[in-house]
Amino acid sequence: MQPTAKASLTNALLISICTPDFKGDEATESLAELARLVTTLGFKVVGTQSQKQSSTKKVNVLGLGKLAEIAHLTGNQGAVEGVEDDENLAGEAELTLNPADIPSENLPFGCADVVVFDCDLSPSQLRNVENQLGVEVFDRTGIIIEIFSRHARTKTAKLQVEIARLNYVAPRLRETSCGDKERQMGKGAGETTLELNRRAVRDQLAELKRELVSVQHEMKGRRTQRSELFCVALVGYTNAGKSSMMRAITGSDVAGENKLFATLDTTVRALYPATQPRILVSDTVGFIKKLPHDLVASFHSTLAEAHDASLLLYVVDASDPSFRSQLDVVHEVLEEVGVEDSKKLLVLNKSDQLSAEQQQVLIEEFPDAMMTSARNPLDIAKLHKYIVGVAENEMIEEEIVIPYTAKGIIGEIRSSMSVTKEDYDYSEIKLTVRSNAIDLARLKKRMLNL
Ligand SMILES: Nc1nc2c(ncn2[C@@H]2O[C@H](COP(=O)(O)OP(=O)(O)OP(=O)(O)O)[C@@H](O)[C@H]2O)c(=O)[nH]1
Ligand SMILES: [Mg+2]
Repeated sequence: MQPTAKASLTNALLISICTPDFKGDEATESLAELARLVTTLGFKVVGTQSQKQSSTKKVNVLGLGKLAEIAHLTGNQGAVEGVEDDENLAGEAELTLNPADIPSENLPFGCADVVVFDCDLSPSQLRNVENQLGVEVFDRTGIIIEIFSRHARTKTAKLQVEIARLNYVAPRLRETSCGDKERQMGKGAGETTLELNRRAVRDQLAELKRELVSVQHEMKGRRTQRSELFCVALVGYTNAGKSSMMRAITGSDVAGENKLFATLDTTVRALYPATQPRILVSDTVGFIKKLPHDLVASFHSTLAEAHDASLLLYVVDASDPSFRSQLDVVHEVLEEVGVEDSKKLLVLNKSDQLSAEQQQVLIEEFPDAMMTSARNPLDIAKLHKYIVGVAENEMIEEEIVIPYTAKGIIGEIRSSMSVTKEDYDYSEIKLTVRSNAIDLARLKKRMLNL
């Protein structure tokens, strides 16, 4: 599944397995999200199908009847064979129609080039279903990893995603004999995964991890240099509008796109209009439900920015009816990667998509939140003011006495601190400055040595 022109023509059929733990609105919303993920990869969704099962662990995942129905849609006539799991024989499997489902009889024979399951499949399940359907089969994790592979830009993100991808592919390498599959699950540098034997994968993983440690070391150095500044991190679900907000409050050109996981790298910019001292804002990777565990782990370092932030802005797409459960996911993942809850603000974004009544309901439900639209300059100014206010609260004010002989230092103070009062005497200048404790301590130490 390389990003070729052909990929844009791939027709995908999506399958949802409803289990006692995963059904109703949750399953419907998840399927809609899978459709967006698959579309982000350049596939066209031709239909969705759902089936009730007691679990997703069955050998063929679906009942044989349903498999045969789907095999018709993939053009694999009469290929389905095998024995039903006992539970299916007992009639437990049942076709359900989600609101989004198109009944399979309304879909033409052979309309699907790939089949995507909205759950995780074991390597052997993947192989079984692939054999029965005669087309490529993906699970949710495979799709997410593929998107991450395509969107990673910086060296760190590429390394992290490649490690997660190899971890995902390695067990599938052992169990499958289908060469195309590995080729499609992504690329190594100039070589397909198929060409790698298990040892080679292990070696490659070890090498990538070594490289990652060294890159992370460099990043840590850069973060330490910034550690005296007040840092704000934008965190949230994918497509909530973090990058758009970042662009608006920093006046920068950080890309925001209407696709899932547009941002995989952390970007740091200064708040604009600029403050003294500067306030830094970082944009981070977005989250999604059922984010593969490996990917969560791999984003530890990317999220280190959030870890070091003095203020976390939890951006949600308030126009998405499922934003509450999306917010839960964000809390869970941040907890998992150990981001402590520093001061935080819930930003109910995309308010331009809500009616005045809907906004009012949300304000009552979340009285401490800020309602914004990244497209409304007034909202951006309000958020800017809020951030500056929080940063200023963290600052302390001190009077610094500077002899005329050390006048040069005044320029430095003005460029890095906020000067609130100035008194000129015969022999000295008294400046009242506001800044963070570390910068002030450093300045006073320098003054002693003058
Ligand atoms: N109507 C409306 N659309 C918005 C708003 N903010 C962002 N968007 C759109 O929402 C889509 C996603 O925005 P991004 O800023 O890329 O979202 P993100 O949170 O950075 O997404 P990831 O990088 O995937 O995690 C884009 O099409 C934006 O134009 C808003 O306030 N109102
Ligand atoms: Mg983004």
